[in-house]
Order: sequence, then C-alpha cells, then structure tokens
Amino acid sequence: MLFMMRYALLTAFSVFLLSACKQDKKETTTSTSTETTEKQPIASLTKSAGRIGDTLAVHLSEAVSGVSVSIDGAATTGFRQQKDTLRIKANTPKTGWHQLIISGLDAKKTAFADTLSFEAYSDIKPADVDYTVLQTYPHEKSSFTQGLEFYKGDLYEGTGQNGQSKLMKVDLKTGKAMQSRPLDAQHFGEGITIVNDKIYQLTWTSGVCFQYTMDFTPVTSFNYHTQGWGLTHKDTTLIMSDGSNKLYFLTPTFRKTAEIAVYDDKGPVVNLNELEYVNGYVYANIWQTNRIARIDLNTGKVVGYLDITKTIPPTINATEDVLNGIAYQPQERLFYITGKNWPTLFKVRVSAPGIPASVAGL
Ligand SMILES: [Ca+2]
Repeated sequence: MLFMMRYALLTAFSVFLLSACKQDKKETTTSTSTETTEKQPIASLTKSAGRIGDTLAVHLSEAVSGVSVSIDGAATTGFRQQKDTLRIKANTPKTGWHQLIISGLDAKKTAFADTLSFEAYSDIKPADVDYTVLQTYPHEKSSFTQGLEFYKGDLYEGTGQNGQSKLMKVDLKTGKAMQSRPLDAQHFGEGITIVNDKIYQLTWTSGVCFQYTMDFTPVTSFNYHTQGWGLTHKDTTLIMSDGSNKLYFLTPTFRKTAEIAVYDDKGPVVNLNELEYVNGYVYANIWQTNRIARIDLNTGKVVGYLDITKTIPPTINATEDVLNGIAYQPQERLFYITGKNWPTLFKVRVSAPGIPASVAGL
C-alpha cells in the first residue's frame, strides 16, 4: 500500500514537472514570436506614387542613425534626412513599381531594414503627334480589326468576334481578302505579327497563340496565362499587350523574357491594344479612345499621343467600333490606321518633335 502511494506521488510529481517544463517552453516560444511580429516598420511613405525625379518623403517613426537607402537593390546617395523625414530622389530610369529599402540603426541602436514600394510615373509631358492623311483605301466593314501588319510589302489583318475571327492577306487597293483562314468559333482572334515567315495570331481569352506558315497552314500553337490583346515584334522578340499597362517581351516560342509598365505623366496607361513597333518605340492603340500612344521601350514612358478624332468615319458606332489597327510600311515610312468595322483604311504621315524623318517619312 505504502509502495503504491509512493509510486502515485512520484508519478504525480513527474507529471507536474513535465507539464511545468512544457509550460516554460511554451511561454518562451510565445514570447519570442510576439517580439518578432510586433516589431513595426520605422519607415513609411507618405505618398507612394510620383513622377520620375520627384522627391519621395519617407516618415521615420523614431530617431534613427546611420541610414542607408537603396532603390531596386542599388545603393543611392540621393537622399537627405531632416529630423523625422527622409527625402529621397526617385531617380529611376524606368516607370513602374520600384523597391526602396531603408536601413540603419533604430533608437535602441539595433539594426533595422524596412522595404517599401513606390510607383514612378513618367516625367515627360507627352507631345501632340500630328498627322496628315495622304490617301484612303476601302476596308471591309465586316472586319472587327484586331491586328494589322505589313510583311514584305503585303498587308495582313487578324479579326475578332467568336465565329467571325479570321486571318487574312488583304488587297490594299480593294480592301478584299486575297487569302483568308477562319478560326474555330470558340476562339476570339486578336493581334497578329509576322517573324521570319511565321505568322502569329493571338486569341483573347483562350490563352492560345496560333502559328502559321505564310500560306496560312497551322504549324504549332503556344500557351500564355494572360489575356491576348495586341502583338508586334522587334527583330525576333515578340511584344504583346493584355489590356493592362504592361508590354511583355517573348521569344519566338513564347517564353517571357521581360516586361515593361507603361506610364504617362498622369499615371499608368491601361487598355493597351493593337501594337506596332517602329525604331525603338511601340505605337499602341488605347482601347475605347481615339488615341495612339508612342511608347519608349527603354523607359516605359509615353512620349507622345496621336489623336485621330477628326478622321473617324462619321457613320460608325464609335463606342463599339473603336480605332484599332496600326501598320507601318517601312519602304514608304508611313503608317496605315483603321478601326473595328470601319469602312476606311487611312494612309498617314505622322510628325512630332522627336520623331525622326526616317520614321515619319518627312
Ligand atoms: Ca500592328
């Protein structure tokens, strides 16, 4: 009996010890994790968007010392500290979102590093790009234009709408299709471009780009995870839009290699649609507007806008049948523009400060 009581006491004591140990461990763990999670950032941006070259104001919640600043991983000396505010020059070469890291010693002389983000708008006021209509050509009113491009002197067009989407080689003088291939009804055709005798045609929401030979025989197809809107190319790099303010750079087999975010001096320029690459710039139709943006591919900045309001055919339903279709004819150095279901294709000469005569055909 005595033995059993001793055993019971010993067992109870052991259980108490074990649970006390567990409790200690639990408390220690809790206290450590609380300390880590409750550490608030010291640095915060009072305004997270501004133009390139603007000064960003970073509020500091306590007295800090030995401050270092980096933008996109590169240390910068372009900042000064005034009491509880850091003033940092937003000198980024490209528009879009950038990473800002503020590090140093906090009030207790403990190292801190806070990561912030800021959005850089363009520092350029876009120029007004003027134009002159040199000639008009008929355009099929049944063509819901989504892609337009010259290749080796011939005009190619891709059209949209489920059940009506086509790839066409168009006779410029008559506007009639010389060659035409319909897409299956489940696909809504979008932008086209031609690289090394291979035609690429995007689809809007199918996530598929079709590739054809020059006689419109399907070769293969590629998949992507965004919507498909506009398509053009620089050398063998495909450039694609998806309705956002992004342009994506892709290999000929649709592997993404880079992207840029397009901004003017007022903010992101969304709804980038049909595209045309010419000498370092992409010309982009902006969906549901009468404007074409001229975009510097090195910076993401819109450097000019071409507004074609005065040229819109009066008979069209301007809310649906929007401007969409830009093709550059390199031999003539002239642009051809049209819209969805427009009766006319316009040959135009463009002119603006910064557009060299070799592009504008001046
Ligand atoms: Ca085009």
